[in-house]
Amino acid sequence: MTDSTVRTTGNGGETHQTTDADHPVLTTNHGTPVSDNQNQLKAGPRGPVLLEDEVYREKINHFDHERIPERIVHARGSAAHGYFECTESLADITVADLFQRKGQRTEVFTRFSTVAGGAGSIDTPRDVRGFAVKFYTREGNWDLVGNNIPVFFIQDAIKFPDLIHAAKMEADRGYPQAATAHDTFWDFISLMPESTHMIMWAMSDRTLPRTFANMEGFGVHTFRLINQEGKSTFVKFHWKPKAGLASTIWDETVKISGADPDFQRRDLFERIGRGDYPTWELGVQLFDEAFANSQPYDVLDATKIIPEEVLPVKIVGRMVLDRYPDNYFAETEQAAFVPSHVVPGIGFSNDPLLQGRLFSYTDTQLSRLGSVNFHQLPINAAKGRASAVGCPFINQQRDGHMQMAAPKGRANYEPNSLARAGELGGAREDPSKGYVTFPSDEEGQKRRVRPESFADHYSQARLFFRSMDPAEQAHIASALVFELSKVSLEHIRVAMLANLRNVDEELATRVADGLAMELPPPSPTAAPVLDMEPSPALRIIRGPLERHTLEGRTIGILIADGTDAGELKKVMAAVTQAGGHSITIAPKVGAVPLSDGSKLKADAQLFGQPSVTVDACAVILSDDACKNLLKEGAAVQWVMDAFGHLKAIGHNAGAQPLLDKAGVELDEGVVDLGAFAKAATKRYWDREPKVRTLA
Ligand code: HDD
Repeated sequence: MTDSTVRTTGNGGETHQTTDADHPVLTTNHGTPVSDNQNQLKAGPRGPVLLEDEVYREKINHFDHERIPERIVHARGSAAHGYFECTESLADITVADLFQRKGQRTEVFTRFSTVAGGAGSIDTPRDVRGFAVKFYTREGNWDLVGNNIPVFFIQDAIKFPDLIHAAKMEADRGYPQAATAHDTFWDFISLMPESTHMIMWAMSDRTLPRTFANMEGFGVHTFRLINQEGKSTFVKFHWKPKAGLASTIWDETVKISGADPDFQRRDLFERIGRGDYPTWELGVQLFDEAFANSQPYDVLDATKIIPEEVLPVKIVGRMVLDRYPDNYFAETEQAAFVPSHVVPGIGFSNDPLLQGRLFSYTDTQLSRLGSVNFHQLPINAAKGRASAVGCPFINQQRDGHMQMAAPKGRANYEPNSLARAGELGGAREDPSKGYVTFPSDEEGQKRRVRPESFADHYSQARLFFRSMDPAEQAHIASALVFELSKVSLEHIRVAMLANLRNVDEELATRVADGLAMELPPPSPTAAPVLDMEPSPALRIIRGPLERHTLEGRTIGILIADGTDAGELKKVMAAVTQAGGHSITIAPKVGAVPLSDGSKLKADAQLFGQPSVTVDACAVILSDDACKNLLKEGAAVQWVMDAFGHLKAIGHNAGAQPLLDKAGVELDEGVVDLGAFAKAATKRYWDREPKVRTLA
């Protein structure tokens, strides 16, 4: 090959130059160098193409098979690599390697997801978020496959296919995509009172997280930790976000979906790129049988929480996500999370939802990834132990579709005595180090039953609603009105109102008013509904994890021709100093002439970066530019939305006419530029009743 080659492209003989020294030689998948990647092999320049063209056939053949079945749920996901660091040893409670020593680090891969939508759906529907963590411990992989909500819709895994069928797009019409606001979902929910607690969470701001970094995560079920003496302690896992809890407002969420369907994936990518690594603390609620028996609910019921006020969360570690995957498909798509994958020191409780999950996930990987060897894909492979055969697992399992390893020797069975003859003998079990199932006492008749202790479906739904801030209660009521307004079958709405009466009379009345419907009699309850002590720890707004800060937040600064360079510089410096990240947004991005004669390349264009995409807004305009922008709907909407979404607005005098046109009224959050960085640290919930009617 020469150093520089002229290549002929397909379009009419146009040529382009490349230097071969810059690139390795392109090959087929079986390694043959390719001489021409632009043209099929033809019989004559205008003749038919030839079947013998392996270069073309292989390329198209591979392309035709590039997709694998998407996940039946949680198809839309984004992930990152990072590490878990033990900050408090749990050595007395569990032998799990990752919890032994303070400071010990374990690699993780964490995937966040929505539940209902397909892989290409939006990042921001109203939906539960998956929060799945794969810990590559030295004793094997542990998958903690949780959600951003600590309870679930159903108590028994046999109802999972029904729940998901009802939630996903309707079978005949193929819509709605990624939305629960439709007949079949609410039909199922109205007939499954056990879902009521989860529905309170699903209709709350929890299902509208601002970013992945602003979500809590939960293992949901009760698990076991098992120590050296074989003693079991029950545990519930909690992830607490360092960036604090933050959600969007429904109107904002809807607009984000249009402005940037990849909003949360982009945020994760950019956040990690900036070095603003998403971080969570791992907390545990530890308890024994006696505590479990003292509670007015069953800890094996996944529709129940243990309020933090009753049993505090003890922080034992932190997770930092500091590396975005190199390749979306190889890592994020092929990652297989399997709740039955635990390591010594971690075990299961009898929660029937958890028990059902222990079957489902391996099963689904077989159809999704197509092989019993899915554990050999680099993202799924254990990293803990290097074995004699050079892989982190060693056993006598062999062969199968897409076997990547070539285990040496004849010892594909156990026991064998080949080592005595100097041959490879393979691995053996180790009762002292191997996984031991907790030997719990079990007895009873084989029957398909729900325990009596699972019968109370409303007390914790009530607990949740009554624990909320008034602003959050209004959001829940409004979300119910919105969703039920999209239900076309009247009897389903009536059934839901009847269920809501068991949660809280005021909530039911507000929703009925919002629907302009009469309240039906309450639905029958299988157990008395208790007035449990409210749990303020469940709040986002004015709750313990609401953070007033610029750290991890993005500030949008609207500028245009003639913007005062000094004012702009000061605002940007103040935001940076407070730990925030600012972007300049202008009608034209290439070069914005500033007041001092300099030209600034704006980060984003006005139409492409509506104010819903940022956390707080500054508007710095010259008198002339402001006059022009009064005629630009996108600019007026930019400010109007910032106000309507309860964000801080900092502005100079020149921007006042735009604020007036956008209907901005003076309040605590509308400030001059000097006060902006401080004001931008929070949302102004008290403004909400002025800008929208809520149920
Ligand atoms: Fe599930 C995926 C979380 C109940 C069956 N589930 C999946 C994922 C998360 C959860 C986060 C995506 C993992 C990833 O990022 O790849 N699922 C939960 C939680 C549940 C739950 C927190 C209740 C507490 N799931 C549940 C039940 C069943 C399943 C009861 C079936 C009996 N889930 C699946 C699945 C998926 C899945 C069909 C789809 C793709 C996959 O497993 O790998 O097997």
